[in-house]
Amino acid sequence: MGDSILLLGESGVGKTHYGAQLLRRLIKGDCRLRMDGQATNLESFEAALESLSEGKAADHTATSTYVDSVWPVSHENGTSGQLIWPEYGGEQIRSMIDSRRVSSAWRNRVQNTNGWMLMIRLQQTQLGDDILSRPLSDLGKANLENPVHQISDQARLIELLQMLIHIKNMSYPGQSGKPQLAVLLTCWDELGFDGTPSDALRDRLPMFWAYLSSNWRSPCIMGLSALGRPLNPHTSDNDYSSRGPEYFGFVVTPDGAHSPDLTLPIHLLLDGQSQQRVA
Ligand SMILES: Nc1nc2c(ncn2[C@@H]2O[C@H](COP(=O)(O)OP(=O)(O)OP(=O)(O)O)[C@@H](O)[C@H]2O)c(=O)[nH]1
Ligand SMILES: [Mg+2]
Repeated sequence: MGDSILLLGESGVGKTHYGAQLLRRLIKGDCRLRMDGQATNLESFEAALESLSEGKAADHTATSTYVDSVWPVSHENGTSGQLIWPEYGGEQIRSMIDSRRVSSAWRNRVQNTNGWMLMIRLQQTQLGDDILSRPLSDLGKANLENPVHQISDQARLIELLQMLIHIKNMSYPGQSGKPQLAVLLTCWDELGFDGTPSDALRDRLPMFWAYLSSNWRSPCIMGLSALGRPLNPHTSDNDYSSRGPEYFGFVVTPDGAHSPDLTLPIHLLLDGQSQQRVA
């Protein structure tokens, strides 16, 4: 361990709620990874932890925020290291894709990490029109009120990974290997999907799925429901607050099994990295 993870997710995918739930699980200490020492820079998660204790959803993170929390963690097999968990406003990722510019702070983060965790909330993504949703007969009827043309969500995600891989390879020109990648499909409880996370991704974002499978030998695709159920920012869920947020939330493993261990995606990502180094 001791590797840092690059956490990538646009606004609203669930970064803050996952961070707060993960922190609580690490402190509780009944998962594969547990807190082993004094965590620093927890201020950015305090409000979210408090809201969840009251059974309420937390607020959106301000766009300009970027804070790294340092969490000393140990694994149940005895190894230990530091997990550097960022809290930031997801618009930073959006503007990186839209402007095709990567600030020097983000460039350093990309170059210094070898495990990337991309969070995608499928309900937030839209498929572009194709021959089925917009048949050829409609093409002649151009709508003058068409909104400004934008690239599709699938193309944006591919663009993001391509940009980051380019930056990564620029810093190590001799190595063209790709970083270890985990894709987390967040808010899984909203999906109502019975298959595996990989099936869900192929169903909803087929072009992105094809890109992943042709560029990574075994991309790790998992589902995540950090909260376990939807919460409201204004009204409190009494059952949630009386049982405690640490009893809610689950991960869907690549083979479709549910596990309450929210540290599993990190464990699998770090494990994949060490296997890659040995290979
Ligand atoms: N149903 C459900 N909703 C969730 C879950 N996790 C987060 N949410 C909701 O998703 C919304 C966005 O979550 P955040 O954690 O604030 O998202 P974020 O990625 O931090 O967004 P920014 O701070 O804008 O970058 C909130 O309204 C949460 O209530 C989940 O596991 N299940
Ligand atoms: Mg946030």
